[in-house]
Amino acid sequence: MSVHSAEDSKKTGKRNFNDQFESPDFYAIDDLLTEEHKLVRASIRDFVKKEITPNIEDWCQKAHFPYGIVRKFGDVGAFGPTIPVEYGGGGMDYISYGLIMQEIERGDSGMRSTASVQGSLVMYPIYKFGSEEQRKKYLPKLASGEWLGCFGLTEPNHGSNPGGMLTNFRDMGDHYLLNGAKMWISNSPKADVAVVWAKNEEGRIHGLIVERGMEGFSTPETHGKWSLRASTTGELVFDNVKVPKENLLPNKSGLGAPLMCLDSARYGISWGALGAAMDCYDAARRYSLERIQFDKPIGSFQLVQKKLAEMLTEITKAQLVCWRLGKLMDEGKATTAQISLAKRNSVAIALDIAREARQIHGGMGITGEYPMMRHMMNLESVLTYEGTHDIHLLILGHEITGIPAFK
Ligand code: TGC
Ligand code: FAD
Repeated sequence: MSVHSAEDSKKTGKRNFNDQFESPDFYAIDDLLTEEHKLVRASIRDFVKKEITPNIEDWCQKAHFPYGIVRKFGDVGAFGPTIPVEYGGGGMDYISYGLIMQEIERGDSGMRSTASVQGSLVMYPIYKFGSEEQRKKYLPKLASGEWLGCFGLTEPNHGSNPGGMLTNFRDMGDHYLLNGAKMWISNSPKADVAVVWAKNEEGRIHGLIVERGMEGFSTPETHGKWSLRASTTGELVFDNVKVPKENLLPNKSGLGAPLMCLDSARYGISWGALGAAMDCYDAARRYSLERIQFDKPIGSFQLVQKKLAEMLTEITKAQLVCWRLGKLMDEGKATTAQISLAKRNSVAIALDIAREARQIHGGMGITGEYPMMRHMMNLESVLTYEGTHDIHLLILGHEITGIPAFK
Protein backbone atom coordinates (compact mmCIF):
# COMPACT_ATOMS: atom_id res chain seq x y z
CA MET A 1 0.00 0.00 0.00
CA SER A 2 1.31 3.45 -0.80
CA VAL A 3 -0.19 5.09 2.27
CA HIS A 4 0.89 4.01 5.72
CA SER A 5 0.14 4.57 9.33
CA ALA A 6 -3.34 5.98 9.67
CA GLU A 7 -2.62 6.18 13.42
CA ASP A 8 0.35 8.53 12.80
CA SER A 9 -1.84 10.69 10.62
CA LYS A 10 -4.46 10.97 13.31
CA LYS A 11 -1.84 12.08 15.85
CA THR A 12 -0.11 14.66 13.67
CA GLY A 13 -3.12 15.82 11.68
CA LYS A 14 -0.92 15.46 8.57
CA ARG A 15 -0.94 12.54 6.17
CA ASN A 16 2.05 10.27 6.35
CA PHE A 17 2.35 9.54 2.66
CA ASN A 18 5.02 7.21 1.41
CA ASP A 19 5.28 7.85 -2.32
CA GLN A 20 6.88 4.75 -3.82
CA PHE A 21 6.26 5.64 -7.46
CA GLU A 22 8.38 3.81 -10.01
CA SER A 23 7.88 4.65 -13.67
CA PRO A 24 7.40 1.84 -16.17
CA ASP A 25 9.96 1.71 -19.01
CA PHE A 26 9.14 -1.50 -20.83
CA TYR A 27 10.82 -0.56 -24.12
CA ALA A 28 13.96 0.96 -22.55
CA ILE A 29 12.92 4.43 -23.66
CA ASP A 30 15.42 5.77 -21.13
CA ASP A 31 18.08 4.75 -23.66
CA LEU A 32 16.67 7.46 -25.94
CA LEU A 33 17.10 10.15 -23.27
CA THR A 34 20.21 12.22 -22.63
CA GLU A 35 21.83 12.54 -19.21
CA GLU A 36 20.34 16.04 -19.00
CA HIS A 37 16.84 14.69 -19.65
CA LYS A 38 17.29 12.13 -16.88
CA LEU A 39 18.59 14.76 -14.47
CA VAL A 40 15.68 17.08 -15.19
CA ARG A 41 13.21 14.23 -14.69
CA ALA A 42 14.87 13.14 -11.45
CA SER A 43 14.83 16.64 -10.00
CA ILE A 44 11.13 17.17 -10.81
CA ARG A 45 10.26 13.68 -9.55
CA ASP A 46 11.96 14.48 -6.24
CA PHE A 47 10.16 17.80 -6.09
CA VAL A 48 6.79 16.14 -6.69
CA LYS A 49 7.48 13.48 -4.05
CA LYS A 50 8.41 16.18 -1.53
CA GLU A 51 5.98 18.99 -2.31
CA ILE A 52 2.96 17.55 -4.10
CA THR A 53 2.11 13.92 -3.33
CA PRO A 54 2.13 14.30 0.49
CA ASN A 55 -0.35 17.19 0.26
CA ILE A 56 -2.40 16.77 -2.88
CA GLU A 57 -5.17 14.71 -1.34
CA ASP A 58 -5.84 17.38 1.31
CA TRP A 59 -5.69 20.20 -1.22
CA CYS A 60 -8.14 18.43 -3.51
CA GLN A 61 -10.52 17.42 -0.74
CA LYS A 62 -10.59 21.05 0.41
CA ALA A 63 -10.62 22.52 -3.13
CA HIS A 64 -7.57 24.49 -2.08
CA PHE A 65 -5.15 26.05 -4.57
CA PRO A 66 -1.78 26.08 -2.76
CA TYR A 67 -0.56 29.46 -3.91
CA GLY A 68 2.86 28.87 -2.30
CA ILE A 69 3.59 26.22 -4.93
CA VAL A 70 3.94 28.95 -7.57
CA ARG A 71 7.27 30.21 -6.21
CA LYS A 72 8.44 26.64 -5.69
CA PHE A 73 7.64 25.79 -9.32
CA GLY A 74 9.70 28.80 -10.30
CA ASP A 75 12.63 27.66 -8.15
CA VAL A 76 12.61 24.14 -9.62
CA GLY A 77 12.47 25.41 -13.22
CA ALA A 78 8.95 24.25 -14.07
CA PHE A 79 7.91 27.55 -15.69
CA GLY A 80 8.93 28.12 -19.30
CA PRO A 81 11.52 25.35 -19.64
CA THR A 82 11.93 26.02 -23.38
CA ILE A 83 12.14 29.84 -23.04
CA PRO A 84 15.73 31.11 -23.43
CA VAL A 85 17.79 31.54 -20.28
CA GLU A 86 18.28 35.28 -20.89
CA TYR A 87 14.55 35.77 -20.14
CA GLY A 88 14.62 33.54 -17.07
CA GLY A 89 13.52 30.35 -18.85
CA GLY A 90 15.25 26.98 -18.81
CA GLY A 91 16.69 27.04 -22.35
CA MET A 92 15.84 23.34 -22.59
CA ASP A 93 14.51 21.18 -25.40
CA TYR A 94 10.99 19.86 -25.82
CA ILE A 95 11.77 16.40 -24.47
CA SER A 96 12.81 18.03 -21.18
CA TYR A 97 9.65 20.10 -21.23
CA GLY A 98 7.60 16.94 -21.78
CA LEU A 99 9.33 15.09 -18.96
CA ILE A 100 8.67 18.01 -16.59
CA MET A 101 4.95 17.93 -17.47
CA GLN A 102 4.89 14.13 -17.10
CA GLU A 103 6.36 14.25 -13.62
CA ILE A 104 4.15 17.09 -12.40
CA GLU A 105 0.95 15.49 -13.71
CA ARG A 106 2.05 12.20 -12.19
CA GLY A 107 1.52 14.19 -8.99
CA ASP A 108 -1.69 15.91 -10.14
CA SER A 109 -3.21 17.28 -13.36
CA GLY A 110 -4.25 20.50 -11.60
CA MET A 111 -0.67 21.18 -10.60
CA ARG A 112 0.42 20.55 -14.19
CA SER A 113 -2.27 22.96 -15.35
CA THR A 114 -0.72 25.70 -13.24
CA ALA A 115 2.68 25.05 -14.74
CA SER A 116 1.67 24.51 -18.35
CA VAL A 117 -0.56 27.59 -18.48
CA GLN A 118 2.29 29.69 -17.12
CA GLY A 119 4.86 28.27 -19.55
CA SER A 120 2.99 27.51 -22.76
CA LEU A 121 0.09 29.90 -22.64
CA VAL A 122 1.52 32.98 -20.94
CA MET A 123 5.30 33.01 -21.30
CA TYR A 124 5.26 31.45 -24.80
CA PRO A 125 3.04 34.13 -26.43
CA ILE A 126 4.93 36.93 -24.70
CA TYR A 127 8.21 35.44 -25.91
CA LYS A 128 6.96 34.58 -29.41
CA PHE A 129 4.70 37.54 -30.21
CA GLY A 130 5.85 40.17 -27.69
CA SER A 131 8.17 43.16 -28.04
CA GLU A 132 11.61 43.11 -26.44
CA GLU A 133 10.30 45.44 -23.70
CA GLN A 134 7.42 43.07 -22.96
CA ARG A 135 9.77 40.07 -22.84
CA LYS A 136 12.06 41.83 -20.37
CA LYS A 137 9.23 43.16 -18.24
CA TYR A 138 7.20 39.97 -17.84
CA LEU A 139 9.20 36.82 -18.58
CA PRO A 140 11.73 36.81 -15.70
CA LYS A 141 8.99 37.45 -13.13
CA LEU A 142 6.81 34.72 -14.63
CA ALA A 143 9.74 32.29 -14.80
CA SER A 144 10.60 32.79 -11.14
CA GLY A 145 7.00 32.52 -9.97
CA GLU A 146 7.00 36.07 -8.63
CA TRP A 147 4.04 36.58 -10.96
CA LEU A 148 1.34 34.10 -11.94
CA GLY A 149 -0.28 34.32 -15.36
CA CYS A 150 -3.40 33.08 -17.10
CA PHE A 151 -4.62 32.73 -20.70
CA GLY A 152 -8.02 34.00 -21.76
CA LEU A 153 -9.38 32.49 -24.95
CA THR A 154 -12.62 30.63 -24.05
CA GLU A 155 -15.82 32.62 -23.59
CA PRO A 156 -19.21 31.63 -22.16
CA ASN A 157 -20.60 31.12 -25.68
CA HIS A 158 -17.40 30.31 -27.57
CA GLY A 159 -15.46 27.26 -26.37
CA SER A 160 -14.60 24.90 -29.23
CA ASN A 161 -15.15 27.79 -31.63
CA PRO A 162 -12.90 30.53 -30.26
CA GLY A 163 -12.94 32.34 -33.61
CA GLY A 164 -16.47 33.52 -32.76
CA MET A 165 -15.29 35.40 -29.67
CA LEU A 166 -17.09 38.60 -28.67
CA THR A 167 -14.45 40.15 -26.39
CA ASN A 168 -13.28 43.29 -28.16
CA PHE A 169 -11.13 46.40 -27.88
CA ARG A 170 -11.32 49.83 -29.42
CA ASP A 171 -8.47 52.19 -30.21
CA MET A 172 -9.05 55.29 -28.09
CA GLY A 173 -5.94 57.13 -29.29
CA ASP A 174 -3.68 56.88 -26.25
CA HIS A 175 -5.03 53.51 -25.00
CA TYR A 176 -7.28 50.58 -25.90
CA LEU A 177 -10.69 50.07 -24.29
CA LEU A 178 -11.36 46.38 -23.59
CA ASN A 179 -14.81 44.85 -23.03
CA GLY A 180 -16.10 41.29 -22.73
CA ALA A 181 -15.69 38.17 -20.63
CA LYS A 182 -13.72 34.94 -20.61
CA MET A 183 -14.75 31.76 -18.82
CA TRP A 184 -13.04 28.62 -17.49
CA ILE A 185 -9.69 30.31 -17.09
CA SER A 186 -7.06 28.33 -15.17
CA ASN A 187 -5.12 30.40 -12.59
CA SER A 188 -7.34 33.46 -13.17
CA PRO A 189 -8.42 34.18 -9.56
CA LYS A 190 -4.79 34.51 -8.45
CA ALA A 191 -3.19 35.71 -11.67
CA ASP A 192 -1.11 38.90 -11.78
CA VAL A 193 -1.24 39.07 -15.57
CA ALA A 194 -3.60 37.70 -18.20
CA VAL A 195 -2.85 37.15 -21.88
CA VAL A 196 -6.24 37.95 -23.37
CA TRP A 197 -7.41 37.34 -26.93
CA ALA A 198 -9.83 39.95 -28.26
CA LYS A 199 -11.04 41.41 -31.55
CA ASN A 200 -10.27 44.93 -32.76
CA GLU A 201 -12.71 47.16 -34.68
CA GLU A 202 -11.99 45.20 -37.87
CA GLY A 203 -12.70 41.86 -36.16
CA ARG A 204 -9.02 40.83 -36.17
CA ILE A 205 -7.88 38.81 -33.11
CA HIS A 206 -4.95 40.22 -31.08
CA GLY A 207 -3.31 39.32 -27.79
CA LEU A 208 -3.31 41.91 -24.99
CA ILE A 209 -1.53 41.74 -21.64
CA VAL A 210 -3.97 42.75 -18.92
CA GLU A 211 -2.62 43.33 -15.41
CA ARG A 212 -4.40 42.85 -12.10
CA GLY A 213 -5.37 46.22 -10.70
CA MET A 214 -6.44 47.75 -14.01
CA GLU A 215 -9.77 49.46 -13.40
CA GLY A 216 -12.76 47.44 -14.62
CA PHE A 217 -10.85 44.12 -14.63
CA SER A 218 -12.06 41.36 -12.28
CA THR A 219 -11.45 37.61 -11.94
CA PRO A 220 -14.35 35.86 -10.14
CA GLU A 221 -13.59 32.32 -9.08
CA THR A 222 -15.54 29.30 -10.37
CA HIS A 223 -16.64 27.07 -7.49
CA GLY A 224 -18.05 23.57 -7.26
CA LYS A 225 -15.66 21.70 -9.56
CA TRP A 226 -15.42 17.92 -9.13
CA SER A 227 -12.20 17.98 -11.13
CA LEU A 228 -8.83 19.79 -10.89
CA ARG A 229 -9.75 20.82 -7.37
CA ALA A 230 -6.22 21.94 -6.47
CA SER A 231 -6.14 24.24 -9.51
CA THR A 232 -7.93 27.56 -9.32
CA THR A 233 -10.30 28.39 -12.18
CA GLY A 234 -12.31 31.51 -12.86
CA GLU A 235 -13.59 34.14 -15.23
CA LEU A 236 -12.00 37.26 -16.65
CA VAL A 237 -14.38 40.20 -16.81
CA PHE A 238 -13.50 43.36 -18.72
CA ASP A 239 -15.72 46.36 -18.14
CA ASN A 240 -14.26 49.29 -20.08
CA VAL A 241 -10.71 48.36 -19.08
CA LYS A 242 -8.14 50.91 -20.25
CA VAL A 243 -5.23 48.86 -21.58
CA PRO A 244 -2.00 50.76 -22.37
CA LYS A 245 -1.05 50.52 -26.03
CA GLU A 246 2.31 49.00 -25.16
CA ASN A 247 0.43 45.96 -23.78
CA LEU A 248 -0.67 44.73 -27.22
CA LEU A 249 1.41 41.77 -28.46
CA PRO A 250 2.76 43.28 -31.68
CA ASN A 251 4.24 40.38 -33.62
CA LYS A 252 1.28 38.18 -34.59
CA SER A 253 -2.49 38.54 -34.95
CA GLY A 254 -5.35 36.30 -36.06
CA LEU A 255 -6.69 33.07 -34.54
CA GLY A 256 -3.46 31.36 -35.55
CA ALA A 257 -1.65 33.17 -32.68
CA PRO A 258 -3.57 31.56 -29.79
CA LEU A 259 -3.69 28.27 -31.71
CA MET A 260 0.12 28.28 -31.84
CA CYS A 261 0.16 28.61 -28.04
CA LEU A 262 -2.27 25.69 -27.85
CA ASP A 263 0.09 23.56 -29.93
CA SER A 264 2.75 24.02 -27.26
CA ALA A 265 0.40 23.39 -24.32
CA ARG A 266 -1.28 20.37 -25.96
CA TYR A 267 2.16 18.88 -26.53
CA GLY A 268 2.87 19.22 -22.79
CA ILE A 269 -0.47 17.61 -21.95
CA SER A 270 0.45 14.58 -24.09
CA TRP A 271 3.28 13.89 -21.69
CA GLY A 272 1.39 15.06 -18.64
CA ALA A 273 -1.57 12.70 -19.05
CA LEU A 274 0.92 9.89 -19.53
CA GLY A 275 2.31 10.75 -16.09
CA ALA A 276 -1.14 10.37 -14.55
CA ALA A 277 -1.54 7.02 -16.37
CA MET A 278 1.82 5.81 -15.03
CA ASP A 279 0.84 6.73 -11.46
CA CYS A 280 -2.39 4.72 -11.74
CA TYR A 281 -0.64 1.74 -13.34
CA ASP A 282 2.10 1.75 -10.71
CA ALA A 283 -0.40 1.90 -7.85
CA ALA A 284 -2.44 -0.95 -9.37
CA ARG A 285 0.61 -3.13 -9.99
CA ARG A 286 1.72 -2.80 -6.38
CA TYR A 287 -1.74 -3.28 -4.92
CA SER A 288 -2.31 -6.40 -7.05
CA LEU A 289 0.73 -8.02 -5.41
CA GLU A 290 -0.26 -7.05 -1.87
CA ARG A 291 -4.00 -7.65 -1.82
CA ILE A 292 -4.93 -11.24 -0.97
CA GLN A 293 -8.25 -12.79 -1.97
CA PHE A 294 -9.01 -16.50 -2.18
CA ASP A 295 -5.64 -17.01 -0.39
CA LYS A 296 -3.66 -15.52 -3.29
CA PRO A 297 -2.49 -12.08 -4.39
CA ILE A 298 -5.14 -10.73 -6.78
CA GLY A 299 -2.27 -10.18 -9.26
CA SER A 300 -2.21 -13.96 -9.74
CA PHE A 301 -5.64 -13.94 -11.38
CA GLN A 302 -5.73 -13.77 -15.16
CA LEU A 303 -8.33 -11.03 -15.32
CA VAL A 304 -6.18 -8.73 -13.17
CA GLN A 305 -3.09 -9.58 -15.22
CA LYS A 306 -5.03 -8.72 -18.39
CA LYS A 307 -5.80 -5.26 -17.01
CA LEU A 308 -2.16 -4.68 -16.04
CA ALA A 309 -0.83 -5.98 -19.37
CA GLU A 310 -3.16 -3.73 -21.34
CA MET A 311 -2.23 -0.71 -19.22
CA LEU A 312 1.47 -1.31 -19.81
CA THR A 313 0.87 -1.78 -23.55
CA GLU A 314 -0.95 1.55 -23.87
CA ILE A 315 1.59 3.39 -21.70
CA THR A 316 4.47 2.03 -23.78
CA LYS A 317 2.82 3.03 -27.08
CA ALA A 318 2.09 6.51 -25.75
CA GLN A 319 5.65 6.92 -24.44
CA LEU A 320 6.98 6.25 -27.93
CA VAL A 321 4.52 8.69 -29.51
CA CYS A 322 5.45 11.42 -27.02
CA TRP A 323 9.18 10.90 -27.41
CA ARG A 324 8.97 11.01 -31.21
CA LEU A 325 6.71 14.06 -31.10
CA GLY A 326 9.24 15.77 -28.82
CA LYS A 327 11.96 15.18 -31.40
CA LEU A 328 9.72 16.65 -34.11
CA MET A 329 9.01 19.66 -31.87
CA ASP A 330 12.74 20.18 -31.40
CA GLU A 331 13.24 20.05 -35.17
CA GLY A 332 10.37 22.51 -35.66
CA LYS A 333 8.53 19.91 -37.76
CA ALA A 334 5.63 18.85 -35.50
CA THR A 335 2.23 19.58 -37.04
CA THR A 336 -0.96 20.55 -35.23
CA ALA A 337 -2.54 17.25 -36.30
CA GLN A 338 0.39 15.23 -34.90
CA ILE A 339 0.00 17.10 -31.62
CA SER A 340 -3.76 16.43 -31.64
CA LEU A 341 -3.15 12.71 -32.08
CA ALA A 342 -0.80 12.62 -29.09
CA LYS A 343 -2.94 14.77 -26.78
CA ARG A 344 -6.08 12.84 -27.67
CA ASN A 345 -4.43 9.45 -27.27
CA SER A 346 -2.60 10.16 -24.01
CA VAL A 347 -5.66 11.57 -22.28
CA ALA A 348 -7.94 8.76 -23.47
CA ILE A 349 -5.58 5.98 -22.40
CA ALA A 350 -4.92 7.71 -19.07
CA LEU A 351 -8.63 7.90 -18.34
CA ASP A 352 -9.11 4.22 -19.23
CA ILE A 353 -6.12 3.24 -17.11
CA ALA A 354 -7.39 5.28 -14.16
CA ARG A 355 -10.72 3.45 -14.36
CA GLU A 356 -9.14 0.00 -14.64
CA ALA A 357 -6.66 0.76 -11.85
CA ARG A 358 -9.54 1.89 -9.68
CA GLN A 359 -11.26 -1.46 -10.29
CA ILE A 360 -8.13 -3.37 -9.27
CA HIS A 361 -8.24 -1.52 -5.95
CA GLY A 362 -11.85 -2.57 -5.35
CA GLY A 363 -13.57 -0.45 -2.73
CA MET A 364 -10.29 1.04 -1.56
CA GLY A 365 -10.00 2.57 -5.01
CA ILE A 366 -12.71 5.11 -4.36
CA THR A 367 -10.91 6.59 -1.36
CA GLY A 368 -8.28 9.29 -1.20
CA GLU A 369 -5.83 6.71 0.11
CA TYR A 370 -5.01 5.99 -3.53
CA PRO A 371 -4.63 8.40 -6.44
CA MET A 372 -6.80 6.83 -9.17
CA MET A 373 -10.13 8.47 -8.41
CA ARG A 374 -8.51 11.92 -8.22
CA HIS A 375 -6.64 11.36 -11.48
CA MET A 376 -9.85 10.07 -13.08
CA MET A 377 -11.82 13.17 -12.10
CA ASN A 378 -8.98 15.45 -13.19
CA LEU A 379 -8.65 13.71 -16.53
CA GLU A 380 -12.29 14.46 -17.36
CA SER A 381 -11.25 18.13 -17.58
CA VAL A 382 -8.08 17.31 -19.46
CA LEU A 383 -10.21 15.41 -21.99
CA THR A 384 -12.17 18.63 -22.57
CA TYR A 385 -9.75 21.51 -22.26
CA GLU A 386 -7.13 22.47 -24.81
CA GLY A 387 -9.55 21.16 -27.44
CA THR A 388 -12.07 18.43 -26.66
CA HIS A 389 -11.50 14.77 -27.51
CA ASP A 390 -13.85 15.14 -30.48
CA ILE A 391 -12.33 18.40 -31.72
CA HIS A 392 -8.94 16.64 -31.90
CA LEU A 393 -10.58 13.80 -33.81
CA LEU A 394 -11.93 16.39 -36.28
CA ILE A 395 -8.49 18.00 -36.61
CA LEU A 396 -7.19 14.54 -37.57
CA GLY A 397 -10.14 14.00 -39.91
CA HIS A 398 -9.34 17.31 -41.59
CA GLU A 399 -5.71 16.28 -41.98
CA ILE A 400 -6.62 12.89 -43.44
CA THR A 401 -9.30 14.03 -45.89
CA GLY A 402 -8.51 17.69 -46.45
CA ILE A 403 -12.14 18.42 -45.53
CA PRO A 404 -12.85 20.41 -42.33
CA ALA A 405 -15.91 18.99 -40.57
CA PHE A 406 -16.13 21.64 -37.83
CA LYS A 407 -18.90 23.70 -39.40
P1 TGC B 1 -9.23 27.61 -38.80
O1 TGC B 1 -9.99 28.28 -39.90
O2 TGC B 1 -8.84 26.18 -38.93
O3 TGC B 1 -7.92 28.45 -38.48
C1 TGC B 1 -7.96 29.85 -38.25
C2 TGC B 1 -6.60 30.43 -38.62
O4 TGC B 1 -5.61 29.89 -37.74
C3 TGC B 1 -4.62 29.17 -38.50
N1 TGC B 1 -4.25 28.02 -37.71
C4 TGC B 1 -3.09 27.91 -37.08
N2 TGC B 1 -2.02 28.71 -37.05
C5 TGC B 1 -0.98 28.32 -36.29
N3 TGC B 1 -0.97 27.21 -35.56
C6 TGC B 1 -2.04 26.37 -35.57
N4 TGC B 1 -2.04 25.26 -34.83
C7 TGC B 1 -3.16 26.70 -36.34
N5 TGC B 1 -4.37 26.14 -36.57
C8 TGC B 1 -5.02 26.95 -37.41
C9 TGC B 1 -5.32 28.82 -39.80
O5 TGC B 1 -4.38 28.62 -40.83
C10 TGC B 1 -6.17 30.05 -40.03
O6 TGC B 1 -5.31 31.08 -40.47
P2 TGC B 1 -5.86 32.21 -41.49
O7 TGC B 1 -4.66 33.04 -41.76
O8 TGC B 1 -6.38 31.46 -42.67
O9 TGC B 1 -6.94 32.94 -40.74
O10 TGC B 1 -10.05 27.84 -37.47
P3 TGC B 1 -11.51 27.38 -37.07
O11 TGC B 1 -12.23 28.59 -36.59
O12 TGC B 1 -12.13 26.55 -38.15
O13 TGC B 1 -11.23 26.45 -35.78
C11 TGC B 1 -10.49 25.28 -35.88
C12 TGC B 1 -10.49 24.55 -34.54
C13 TGC B 1 -11.88 24.08 -34.16
C14 TGC B 1 -9.61 23.33 -34.72
C15 TGC B 1 -9.88 25.44 -33.44
O14 TGC B 1 -10.55 26.60 -33.27
C16 TGC B 1 -9.70 24.73 -32.14
O15 TGC B 1 -8.65 24.15 -31.92
N6 TGC B 1 -10.71 24.75 -31.20
C17 TGC B 1 -10.53 24.24 -29.84
C18 TGC B 1 -10.40 25.39 -28.88
C19 TGC B 1 -9.41 25.12 -27.80
O16 TGC B 1 -8.58 24.24 -27.85
N7 TGC B 1 -9.44 25.95 -26.78
C20 TGC B 1 -8.50 25.84 -25.71
C21 TGC B 1 -8.60 27.03 -24.79
S1 TGC B 1 -7.21 27.18 -23.72
C22 TGC B 1 -7.39 25.95 -22.62
O17 TGC B 1 -8.22 25.11 -22.69
C23 TGC B 1 -6.39 25.95 -21.54
S2 TGC B 1 -6.58 24.72 -20.37
C24 TGC B 1 -5.07 24.90 -19.69
C25 TGC B 1 -4.77 24.08 -18.53
O18 TGC B 1 -5.35 24.32 -17.45
O19 TGC B 1 -3.82 23.25 -18.65
P1 FAD C 1 -18.31 23.27 -26.25
O1 FAD C 1 -17.45 23.90 -27.27
O2 FAD C 1 -19.65 23.88 -25.97
O3 FAD C 1 -18.48 21.75 -26.57
C1 FAD C 1 -19.50 20.94 -25.99
C2 FAD C 1 -19.51 19.59 -26.72
O4 FAD C 1 -19.80 19.81 -28.10
C3 FAD C 1 -18.13 18.89 -26.68
O5 FAD C 1 -18.33 17.51 -26.54
C4 FAD C 1 -17.56 19.19 -28.04
O6 FAD C 1 -16.62 18.20 -28.48
C5 FAD C 1 -18.80 19.21 -28.90
N1 FAD C 1 -18.60 20.00 -30.11
C6 FAD C 1 -18.41 21.34 -30.23
N2 FAD C 1 -18.24 21.69 -31.52
C7 FAD C 1 -18.31 20.56 -32.22
C8 FAD C 1 -18.20 20.24 -33.62
N3 FAD C 1 -17.94 21.18 -34.53
N4 FAD C 1 -18.37 18.95 -34.01
C9 FAD C 1 -18.59 17.98 -33.09
N5 FAD C 1 -18.70 18.20 -31.77
C10 FAD C 1 -18.56 19.47 -31.35
N6 FAD C 1 -9.93 28.02 -21.66
C11 FAD C 1 -9.04 29.06 -21.74
O7 FAD C 1 -9.11 29.88 -22.65
N7 FAD C 1 -8.06 29.19 -20.80
C12 FAD C 1 -7.91 28.34 -19.76
O8 FAD C 1 -7.00 28.48 -18.95
C13 FAD C 1 -8.85 27.27 -19.64
N8 FAD C 1 -8.79 26.44 -18.56
C14 FAD C 1 -9.78 25.50 -18.38
C15 FAD C 1 -9.85 24.78 -17.19
C16 FAD C 1 -10.88 23.86 -16.97
C17 FAD C 1 -10.97 23.13 -15.67
C18 FAD C 1 -11.85 23.63 -17.99
C19 FAD C 1 -12.95 22.64 -17.80
C20 FAD C 1 -11.79 24.35 -19.16
C21 FAD C 1 -10.78 25.30 -19.37
N9 FAD C 1 -10.76 26.10 -20.52
C22 FAD C 1 -9.85 27.14 -20.63
C23 FAD C 1 -11.84 26.00 -21.49
C24 FAD C 1 -11.73 24.80 -22.43
O9 FAD C 1 -10.74 24.99 -23.39
C25 FAD C 1 -13.10 24.58 -23.05
O10 FAD C 1 -13.93 24.05 -22.03
C26 FAD C 1 -13.06 23.66 -24.25
O11 FAD C 1 -12.35 24.25 -25.32
C27 FAD C 1 -14.46 23.27 -24.72
O12 FAD C 1 -15.31 24.38 -24.79
P2 FAD C 1 -16.76 24.33 -24.09
O13 FAD C 1 -16.57 23.90 -22.68
O14 FAD C 1 -17.41 25.64 -24.33
O15 FAD C 1 -17.53 23.18 -24.82
